[in-house]
Amino acid sequence: MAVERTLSIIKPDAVAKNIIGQIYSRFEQAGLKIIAARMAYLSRREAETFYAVHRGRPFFNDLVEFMTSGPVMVQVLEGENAISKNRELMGATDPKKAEKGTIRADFAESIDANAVHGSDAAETAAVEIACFFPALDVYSR
Ligand code: RTP
Ligand code: MG
Repeated sequence: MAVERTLSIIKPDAVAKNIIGQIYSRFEQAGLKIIAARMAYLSRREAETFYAVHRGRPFFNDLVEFMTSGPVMVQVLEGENAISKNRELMGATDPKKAEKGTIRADFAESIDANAVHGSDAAETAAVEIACFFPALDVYSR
């Protein structure tokens, strides 16, 4: 099994609910290490750049509005199969369709306010990590 890194964002709804610690516990219990972290308050331009792949989709404006509505907590997770493991912990994009026990099923309200982001592939993980963290600020242990 490959040790991977993935970018995770705790979105404004979950930060506002004061559940950063509960979400971190789920990462840790699944064997994912937090090897970089910082809080950020995204500008419109930063959110548009981060989600550029969705530009032109009908939900793009709502997504950018939401991601800039409050502070987010951004972290790099490292571990075996970190990318798919984090996606499993997150659950389906729409919390109504997410499996019980996943972060989105347990904490999210709607497809817009869905608590967390996670990279979906190795290539996007590398690009997304570089968006937020210079290499020297990532501390693999
Ligand atoms: P994320 O990128 O935030 O981890 O979420 P995801 O991979 O599960 O979903 P993705 O398809 O990448 O979509 C990014 C975010 O856009 C919003 N969305 N709304 N109304 C809609 O049909 C719709 N589809 C996507 C969600 O907030 C999703 O997290
Ligand atoms: Mg996505």
